[in-house]
Amino acid sequence: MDPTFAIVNWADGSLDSPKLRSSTKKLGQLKGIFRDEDSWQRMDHETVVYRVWWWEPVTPGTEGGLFWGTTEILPGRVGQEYFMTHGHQHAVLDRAEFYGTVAGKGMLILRDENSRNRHEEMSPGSLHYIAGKTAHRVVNTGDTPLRFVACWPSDAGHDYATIAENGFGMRVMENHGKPSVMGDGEV
Ligand code: PAN
Ligand code: ZN
Repeated sequence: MDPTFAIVNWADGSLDSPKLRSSTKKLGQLKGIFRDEDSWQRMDHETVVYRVWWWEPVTPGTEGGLFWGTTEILPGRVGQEYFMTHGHQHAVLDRAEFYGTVAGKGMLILRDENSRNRHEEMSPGSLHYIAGKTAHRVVNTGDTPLRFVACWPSDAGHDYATIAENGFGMRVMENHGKPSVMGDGEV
């Protein structure tokens, strides 16, 4: 039987489990995500933007189960736009999720099924309920790594294509040294 516990270091969100899975996203894998394509092109595509470690206590697709993960987004920018996750909605659209911030400073960008945007500031201790049918992306607006934990249903899956096509309708850019949330087309 799979192990039914893992160890979380609550100070930094790091996870220790015999069945830990992980993935690393480098700049080169995030083509088309950032607005300033020229700056993206000029940067080192081997630069790590974020990492995810997660624990699947049940097989993916199992109805009624849960997964747990930690994401670390490194500080950085492409042009004026801060490093961020790809962003997705769940393949089983109505599946919800919790995000909890452990370290750093960021912004959670949300887009619901009616294309309405919302954003929530992330700082250590902030807990975010991401309702079903809501696309979600996290932006690191600070100058240190942003770390957050997440818990999501084991049958949720990830749909990256829909949001890649439609966009989030909202971006977080540095403006006079401060994060500023703006509409997709806004300069
Ligand atoms: C998170 C995300 C993680 C990375 O675990 O998968 O933060 O973001 P992307 O999946 O958008 O690259 C989650 O929301 N799981 O459902
Ligand atoms: Zn998710």
